[in-house]
Amino acid sequence: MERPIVMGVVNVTPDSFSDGGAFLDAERAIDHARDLVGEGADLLDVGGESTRPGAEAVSAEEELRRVAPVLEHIVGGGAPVSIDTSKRAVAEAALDAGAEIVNDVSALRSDPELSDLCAERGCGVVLMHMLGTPRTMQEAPSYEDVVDDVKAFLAERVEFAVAAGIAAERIWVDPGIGFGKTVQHNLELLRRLGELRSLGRPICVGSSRKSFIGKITGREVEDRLGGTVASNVLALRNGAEVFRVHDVREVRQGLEVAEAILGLRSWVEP
Ligand code: HH2
Repeated sequence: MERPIVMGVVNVTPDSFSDGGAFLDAERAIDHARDLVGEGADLLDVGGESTRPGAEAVSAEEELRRVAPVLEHIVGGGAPVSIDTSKRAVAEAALDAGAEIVNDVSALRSDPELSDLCAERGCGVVLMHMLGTPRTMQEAPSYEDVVDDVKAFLAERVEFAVAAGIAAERIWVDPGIGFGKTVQHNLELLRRLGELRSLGRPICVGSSRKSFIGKITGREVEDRLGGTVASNVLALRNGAEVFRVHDVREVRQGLEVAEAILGLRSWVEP
């Protein structure tokens, strides 16, 4: 990839952990999506179901009712769209509406029919690690070695996806920051992120405003921008290529400066 891909989060939910309810109204979500493109988002990730710890699952009908009007207006609006769902029916309607990527936090484990759809459509697929389900994942998560375990899981899910007919080049992998992890697990994953590079697929990271930042700094969810920028910059240094964030403008700026310092992009004195 030529430059870091910033994926702007568009949550059309009443209960997302950081912006639940803020963009439930379709018009506000559409305006928000347009703002994120203006701020430099390369990709918009639209979701209609919260996966925060303890969240209740919603039906495919409800999820679609939330995201369909938003998709209709933002597809073709300057940034490709990914649909954050684990359900075939939602993914199918989103792809029909012009979405190009399916971002599945269950890594194709929730809906046995989702992998076939992704194979047939030739869309991009994000495979994320999660221990358990959103309802249970923060109940004493434990690993032998968190990085080795996440890596083995992602390797198995890539193999599964490829066996289902999804082209390997279309797959991104994601360690699932905050999904069945203690603060130490999240820190270790971010510190040793480079070990996931041997999977041979671009690494996507979603640390934006997450609770490990709150636990380290004592800051509430609306006050975690500094920690979000820091964690994304270090994820860049450690090999991430896709950054799923709420604060596109600030993270884009942080990544641009970090790239210049790290020599990842040439910068010519004006
Ligand atoms: N995190 C969330 C949702 N989807 N997808 C990927 N690939 N990686 C992530 O880390 C990830 C994700 C959770 O964040 P958010 O959408 O802001 O909250 P909620 O699930 O409460 O809607």
